[in-house]
Amino acid sequence: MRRKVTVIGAGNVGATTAQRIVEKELADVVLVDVVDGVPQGKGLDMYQSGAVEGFDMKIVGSNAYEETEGSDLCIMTAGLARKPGMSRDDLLKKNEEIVADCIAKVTRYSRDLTIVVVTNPLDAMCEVARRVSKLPKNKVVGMAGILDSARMRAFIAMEMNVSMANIHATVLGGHGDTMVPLPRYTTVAGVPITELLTPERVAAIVKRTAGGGAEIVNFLKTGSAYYAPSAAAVEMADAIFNDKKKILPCAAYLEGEYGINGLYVGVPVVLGKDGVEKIIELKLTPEEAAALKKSADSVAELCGLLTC
Ligand code: TXD
Repeated sequence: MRRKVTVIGAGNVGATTAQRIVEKELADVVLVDVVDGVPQGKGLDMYQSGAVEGFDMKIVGSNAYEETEGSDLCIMTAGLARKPGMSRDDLLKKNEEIVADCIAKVTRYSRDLTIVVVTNPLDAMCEVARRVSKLPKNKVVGMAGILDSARMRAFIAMEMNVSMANIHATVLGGHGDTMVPLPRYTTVAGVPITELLTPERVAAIVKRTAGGGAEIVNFLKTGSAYYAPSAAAVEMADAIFNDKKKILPCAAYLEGEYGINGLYVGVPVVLGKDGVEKIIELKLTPEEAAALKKSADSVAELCGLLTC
């Protein structure tokens, strides 16, 4: 059976996500954006690339939601991207309006849907999508931890000159300046980096990971990262569609886990056909637990400003 994904937002992350999905033949794609002509043009262009790339997935662009009917998955990327000097939190108000509007429309046409939220500020936008969609908590999940840990893996690979495939990184917490990279649970071929690198080098990698998004914004000047973010969103789509039960760091709705209640925070989850099938609780040191609490508090503060 063919699967169907609605990608909302045909900007950098959305268009790249759509391209990766059809190239991997994961699903047919409907690409939706408010700007007239952009999703239609990008969709047609990507469809034509199938003749050369050798995929047969359908991809169409639209400004409306009728075409999205019967989607299995929605990847929500619409919103404003950060500009230099702008925090993810500055985006809250505007992106709340956009996410609430788009999620209300997409769920009108597809009720049996899983939603992967990408729009920033990520954890708060997951909560907007959960409230507006009224879907069960396991069906609304946020993409951030895979990206943050991919960045950490990349920085470790640069430092040690080894394959990223051998590196596993763990990053918890909200997707913001308070994220919590966990060196004790970050390994190279199974060995924690705390045994392989000096505390100074570990601290430098942790710091660069937490500032990984801003580093790219400062280079690009007119937008934020999208190659690694789209790869991360597509890994989630693949885990869900192929019921892989992959353990991935995602923003999940916590109800007591890690002592956090009623909030989306980044934690390791088992991702499969039912979305977030399980939340994995790692044992934390008092310092790690305090850092996670601080991160959750900043998510709670933003959620307190939501109006939906
Ligand atoms: O780790 C993560 N979660 C993130 C999040 C990693 C990278 C980017 N992250 C956030 O994703 C970023 O801060 C933004 O909030 C979103 C989208 O980033 P992108 O780089 O794709 O932004 P663009 O290129 O500006 O694209 C946004 C598109 C653009 O085409 C707008 O016309 C469209 O969103 N848009 C809308 N589409 C549909 N409906 C509405 N209402 C709408 N409003 C804007």
